[in-house]
Amino acid sequence: MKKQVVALVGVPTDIGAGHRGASMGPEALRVAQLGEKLRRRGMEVVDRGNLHGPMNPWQPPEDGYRHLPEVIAWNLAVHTAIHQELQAGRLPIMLGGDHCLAIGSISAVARHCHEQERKLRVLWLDAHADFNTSQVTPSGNIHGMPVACLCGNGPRELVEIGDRVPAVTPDVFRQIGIRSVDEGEKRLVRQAKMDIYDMRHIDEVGMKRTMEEALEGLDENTHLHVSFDVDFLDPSIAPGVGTTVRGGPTYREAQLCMEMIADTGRLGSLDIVELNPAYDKRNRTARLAVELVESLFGKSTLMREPD
Ligand code: Z70
Ligand code: MN
Ligand code: MN
Ligand code: MN
Repeated sequence: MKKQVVALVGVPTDIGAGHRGASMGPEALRVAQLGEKLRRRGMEVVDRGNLHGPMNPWQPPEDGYRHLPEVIAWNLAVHTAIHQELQAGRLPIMLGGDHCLAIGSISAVARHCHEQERKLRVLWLDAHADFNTSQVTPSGNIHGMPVACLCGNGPRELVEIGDRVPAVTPDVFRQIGIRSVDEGEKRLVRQAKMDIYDMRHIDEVGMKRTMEEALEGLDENTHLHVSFDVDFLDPSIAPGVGTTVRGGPTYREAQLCMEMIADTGRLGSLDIVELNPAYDKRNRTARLAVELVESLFGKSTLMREPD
């Protein structure tokens, strides 16, 4: 079997967030030895370093959006970089940065899937649905809007990133761990019939059944993208994020989630976003994220170590 090549792409910005500091995420993940740990699992890993883009001007919203020109610039850079890695046959890991950057990465994955005639499934691991629009957003922060933008509901310059509009349809998403949805946003997710496995669902049926449902229907021709917002995790184990929301998955539930994704063998790309070292303690949230990503890439308690 051909050796899997993973490409790390750092995107050091907090341009779409409500707190400063996610711009330090890529380096924290490197300090936590993300690349080395994946290499130890038998993967070839290339680190592309960091993309560049505008500074965070820390301005109030204009017409419902904060920093729209800067968000556009960063996402265009992400789209180009991630598409290039996919076309070269590599598995990109986008090291965020805040979650607005998923507009660039997932539009690139969608374009790649169109070109390769592959189906797409996106697992959105998050406390939030990120389905706001300029009309209903309580904050103007664009990290609360990437799913809406990808589905065609957003400013033209963001909606048009990629090869078609909309880049994806709501049915490609499975949202897991959701526990904070704004009032106007609730109406929108209901209208779009977003497939949401919220914390109540996980409490009622368990993580195992939840993941079986979210992964149902994948086949050999499906590209699986995981968009991992670190605030998915319970804040007791993952304090290093801008917005903590209590009642998230435990360490064991998160491990099972990652292991079940690994078992599908379909993982084609990954975002790790919203890690905020300014709120962390001794880089523990970064180290936990790396540990979970190891599980996502097939590390399990009893499996044979790679030769
Ligand atoms: C809220 C908003 C948000 C983090 C996404 C929060 C959005 N729904 N926060 N990810 N950390 O402002 O749109
Ligand atoms: Mn591919
Ligand atoms: Mn998010
Ligand atoms: Mn979130």
